[in-house]
Amino acid sequence: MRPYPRAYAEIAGNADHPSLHGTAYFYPIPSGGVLIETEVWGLPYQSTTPGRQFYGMHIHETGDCSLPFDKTGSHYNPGGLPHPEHAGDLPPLLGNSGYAYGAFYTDRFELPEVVGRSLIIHSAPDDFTTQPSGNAGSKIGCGVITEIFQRPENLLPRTDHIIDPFRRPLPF
Ligand SMILES: [Cu+2]
Repeated sequence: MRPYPRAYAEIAGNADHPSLHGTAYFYPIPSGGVLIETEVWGLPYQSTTPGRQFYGMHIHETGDCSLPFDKTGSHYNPGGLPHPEHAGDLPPLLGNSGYAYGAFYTDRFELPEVVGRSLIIHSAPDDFTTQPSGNAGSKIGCGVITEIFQRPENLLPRTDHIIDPFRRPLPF
């Protein structure tokens, strides 16, 4: 049986992206670090500019997703390092006509450090150069990273999907 995630974030869009929604699951790895799995629907895209179908994604300091996501603070950066060396700097999402799935591993933090902070999705790709936040555009999606205290039988992905190319079962 797969381990179940010990934290999740339910991602919602801002006023300009009301159909944006998704989930992120956080799996702490026993030897250190965290595996993060994200699935998002309703991302904005234009078929004529496929290069814009990357969306910067970061963990921001503050877990306050009240609109318009202006209370989330800076990237989580306990080391005081330049972008993209912040602990909260994550790989961008790759969009597929508004849908994105991603899974990756990071050893830049342990799960308890980021519980209560926010996972932010941006309107533009992260250029991994510009300070302090990679010129990633506006904050279009936000979810508070929330600890899971027991196996989440009732934690179901939302079903009002725009598309769902994988028809995936629950990830735990
Ligand atoms: Cu950000």
